[in-house]
Amino acid sequence: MKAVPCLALAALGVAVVVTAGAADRWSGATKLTVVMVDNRFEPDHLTFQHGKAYELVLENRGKDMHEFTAPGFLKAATIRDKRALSSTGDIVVQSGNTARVFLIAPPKGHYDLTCADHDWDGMVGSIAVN
Ligand SMILES: [Cu+2]
Repeated sequence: MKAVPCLALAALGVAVVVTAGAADRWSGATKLTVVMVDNRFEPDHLTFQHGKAYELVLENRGKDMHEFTAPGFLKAATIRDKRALSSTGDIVVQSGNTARVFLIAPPKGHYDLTCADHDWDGMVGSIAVN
């Protein structure tokens, strides 16, 4: 008769371990901050490590709305909450706002980065995943 509660406790233990593992994937995320001004990304060259978790922080200190337009990168990455992306797959940041996106870096390679609104003014950058 004692076997049942023991089994239930063991099952609970497994559940707790699994939950903690999933949370750790994001709690250990490396913070990477990009400041958006009118009309530049600072920095404009970003480097990620494939398979690592990141908290991408996009701080818009400009007067205009800016976008983190990196379709190849954002499609290939694992995004924790896809609601962070606009209908066109960009991350839109209004003036004075900060967007935080948790992601797992995609396969190694070079990816384009632009602001869809200000690429004409040189608001472009690049992303390297090593
Ligand atoms: Cu812009």
